Formats: sequence, structure tokens, C-alpha cells
Amino acid sequence: MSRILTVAAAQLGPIQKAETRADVVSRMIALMDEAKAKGADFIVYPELALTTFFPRWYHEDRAEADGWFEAAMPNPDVQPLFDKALDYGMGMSFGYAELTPEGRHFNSSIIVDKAGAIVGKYRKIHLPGHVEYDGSRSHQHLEKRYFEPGDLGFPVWRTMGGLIGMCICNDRRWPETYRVMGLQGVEMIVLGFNTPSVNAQKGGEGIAQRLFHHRLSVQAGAYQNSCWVVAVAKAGDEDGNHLMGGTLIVNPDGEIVAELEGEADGIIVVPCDLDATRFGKETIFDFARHRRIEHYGPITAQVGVVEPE
Ligand code: ING
Repeated sequence: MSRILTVAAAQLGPIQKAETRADVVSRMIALMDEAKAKGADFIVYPELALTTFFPRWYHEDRAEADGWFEAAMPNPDVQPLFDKALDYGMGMSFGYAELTPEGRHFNSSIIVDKAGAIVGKYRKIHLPGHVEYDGSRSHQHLEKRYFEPGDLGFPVWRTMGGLIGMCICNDRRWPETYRVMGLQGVEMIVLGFNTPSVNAQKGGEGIAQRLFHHRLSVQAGAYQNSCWVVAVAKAGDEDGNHLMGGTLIVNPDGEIVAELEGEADGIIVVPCDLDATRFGKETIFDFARHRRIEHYGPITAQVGVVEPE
């Protein structure tokens, strides 16, 4: 038995501050055209796919950053993308900055099914960086200034013929992210990321180390929860600030089955057999048979480290 979901991981190259959402949407549609030609059922775009990675810019008045947010989804800027996906009968997922009617700010992503319905929304839970301007850093990373932590948990949706979950960027570094979805039987996790190539606090850490940590995190998450992971970069030089690439697809054995070279717009397409998750879920990672939750209390009882006396 095999349930094939053919996924296109659609990397975006840099988006300059001066680019309009219309510019970006036309790039996203070009990638969707390519994905369609290669038989994709589902296309995954990066985190904050519609704009430059604006949390690198400090605004004393946070309201000045609201221009980077979407007050409605869909909206006239992205409608052409929704129309094209519907025309192609292709599902899609992309990240964007969400401004709610109540005035709340989230780093969000959605899943749109083949019938054009928004069937899932996720709001980024692990926000890296800081709230105030930090002169000690070579680059600002102000996600904690502009976004609230997500309030929707880590849901898994029955869509695209399987059990699909989402997370966003920094979330992929935290094992809890994958396990909460693993405990819902997730078969594929799709995520976007915008990862600076340099560590603003550790200049010596270069792109090779960052790519190593990226691959390590998503491969572990996939293997330990016997699921597919699709990780999609926004990459390249945005107004002098470099984001790494590393768009890739990992199978339920934790193996990278495809990785996109370079930092430009581009796609990789892989037919993912969702039933390839069954063996791991029924043997080594049969959670019901093997987990011993009586010993896991500290994972949710504590936030930080409590050392022994
Ligand atoms: N970016 C980075 C990420 O988690 C980061 C921030 C990089 C944190 C490297 C720690 C180490 O990939 C976002 N947008 O979360």
C-alpha cells in the first residue's frame, strides 16, 4: 500500500525591502508553474514568504512594522496565488506575518487544500531573538519584539490524503515540536525558515555550522517521529543581510532525499509515500508500546534548567 503525496519544496531567493508583494507573488506563481509541470500535488513555500525578513530592522514604534503584516488572508495581493493553485488543483503552504482583527501579531503559516480552502493555520511558538535593540549583536533579530508566541499549539490536520502538520523555522530546533505532532500520528511536517548565515552573537560560526545544525535538527525530528519533513528556505542576500539556503526533504528514516543547491528561487520535487511512515510508527517508534511517560514530567513541569544540589 502506498499513498503518494508529491511535494514541491519551493525556495525563495532574497526579497529586498523595496520589493512589493505583487513582485513576490509573481515569483511564487512561477515556482508553482514549475511544480505543476513536475507533477506536484502540494507546494511548500518559506516562512514570511511575502516580504523581506523584516525582524532584522528595529522600529522604536512597533506599529511602524505593521506594514509587513497581512490583515486578512487571503487578500488582494495573494489572491492570484490562490487562484493559480485552485486552477492547478494544487495544495499549498506558506508563511506570513499575521495581524489579527484584534490587533495581535503572529508569525504564521497556513495549509490550503486542493479545493482552495484554508484547512490549517499555525502560529510560530518558539520565537528566537530579543525584544529591545541589542547593540552587542552584529545583526538584530527582533522576532520577540514584533510577534507574540503562537497560541494554537502544534495541530495536525487530516488533509492532502494524510496527517499533515506545520511548524516554523526556530521551532525545528526543539524536539518537543515534532513529538507533540508525532503523538497525533503526523506523517508529514512542512516548515519554512529564514536563517541568517552568521550567528549575530558568535561571529566565528559560519554557514557550514548553521547548515549542519539545520540538517541535524530536521533529520532527527523526522527519524524520531517516523515522518516526512519538508524544510524550505528564504535564502540569499536581503539588503546586505545573508540568509542561508538548505531547502530539503527528509524521509521517515531521517535521510535527506533531496536538497536544493544555491540561494535563488528554485524547487525540488519528491513523491513522498506517506505509508513509508508506517514501519517506524509500528516498530521502533510505536509510542504506545515504548514510551514511559511517568519519567518525562520535567519536560512540561519546568521551563528552564534545575540542577541537582
Ligand atoms: N531564524 C533562525 C532559526 O532558528 C536562529 C534563528 C538561527 C536561532 C540559528 C538559533 C540559531 O533558524 C528564525 N527565523 O527563527
